[in-house]
Amino acid sequence: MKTGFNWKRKLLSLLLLFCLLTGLAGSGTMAHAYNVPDNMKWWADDKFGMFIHFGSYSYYGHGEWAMQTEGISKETYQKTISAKFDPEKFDAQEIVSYAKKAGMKYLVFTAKHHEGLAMWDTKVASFTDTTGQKIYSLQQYTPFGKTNRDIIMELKNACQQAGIHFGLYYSIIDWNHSSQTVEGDFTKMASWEARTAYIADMKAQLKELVDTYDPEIMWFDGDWTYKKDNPTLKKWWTKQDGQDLYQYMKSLKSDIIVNERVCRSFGLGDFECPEQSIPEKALSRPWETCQTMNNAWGYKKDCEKSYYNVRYMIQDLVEVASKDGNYLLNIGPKGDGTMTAGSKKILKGIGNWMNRYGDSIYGTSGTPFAKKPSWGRYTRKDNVIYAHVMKWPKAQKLVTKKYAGKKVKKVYLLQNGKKLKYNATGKKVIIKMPEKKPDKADTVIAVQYQ
Ligand code: JFZ
Repeated sequence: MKTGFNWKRKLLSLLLLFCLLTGLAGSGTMAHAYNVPDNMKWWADDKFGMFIHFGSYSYYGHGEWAMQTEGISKETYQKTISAKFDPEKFDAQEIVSYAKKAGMKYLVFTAKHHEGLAMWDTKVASFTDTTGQKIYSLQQYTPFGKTNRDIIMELKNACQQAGIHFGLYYSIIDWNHSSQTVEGDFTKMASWEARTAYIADMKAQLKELVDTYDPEIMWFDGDWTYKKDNPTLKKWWTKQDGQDLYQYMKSLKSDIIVNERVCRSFGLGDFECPEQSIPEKALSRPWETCQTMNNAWGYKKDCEKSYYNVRYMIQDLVEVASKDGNYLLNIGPKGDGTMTAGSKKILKGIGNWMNRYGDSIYGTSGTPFAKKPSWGRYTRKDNVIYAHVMKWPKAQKLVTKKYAGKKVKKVYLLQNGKKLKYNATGKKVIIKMPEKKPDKADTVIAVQYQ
């Protein structure tokens, strides 16, 4: 009898504990549309970062793929492009101040793109020019070397001062390394020995990067020269290599965040990166869309006249946030290191908007509703639903969906806290809007629930 009673009590307390734990876990994991590991919490809340494509291709001004698209030989590329690259006006402070003003909270810089030029003073001996005599790096190969500057360190320090997280991009394929030759979109390995040695040297470079710059994100790319297993000299990278690389990065720095492109399509890495596209709805794990402002990553003269407008970029960012994704927006500085006028204008424009409406982006999760509203998008943070109004409603009447089972506390314009009248029915909250729309890209109305 006694034991029976005890059991009941035990069961009850277990049940209580269970509710408490799931309740707590619920509030932690419910915040985002997917589970966010501890080391990624800052990243998932920050939402918005700056991508920088900068290398000797920036000097040529035909985009970072020029060597491949224009069929330029290694020797010609090195002598006529890389050897002329002299970014003496590169100003980390200015770039980071633009990132900051735009409301960006992290930054990813191309340490080595497909062209293979190391943007730091690498000591790994096999990364040389075609003569084998000179290390192929910004410091050892280009006229900029004379300045003894380390622009990655300059950027890292500027980021640190500004409270911006710092990450690096690294390409797995390398068009100028002696182990490889360009073949279409791939690189072909010279031999199996070359492959083994290159992978070891790549890891040595990555160790240099982690040891020197302590990046919080390692953003891989150029991984598509892969086969699931049984590599060939043309498809020389495998899923296993991707898994090894991921483990290797974690062994260098346990809380580093690594993207899926250690070897894409196998669900590896810590987050997905649909490129220049936005998925239909939130993915089942953290994700980030990287985007250009003008269809160019590395500086491309021809694209300087075709920047999107600020409104488009803001709406793109909001679209991503409404699906609980991150947005990594690219700039491609010119060969001399200066930022383009088009990118400055967009960053300023986004900054003006983020100043007023940043609360509807940072730390938010996507929309809780299955259907997109006709007038814009939703984001959510705790008990607040943010209505992003992109199409101004007729008759000053905005119809929003009511958060199931909750009571509205107040409705206000996010930019100034001005309360708006509303009428909450069973399924809808109908809001009386101001006569004039405050923002043509996206005016944010906060609907706060109890
Ligand atoms: C890669 C690079 O080749 C490019 O130069 C740039 O750095 C960009 C950020 O990444 O390009 C890709 C990568 C993936 C896809 C398309 C282009 N993709 O998955 O569709």
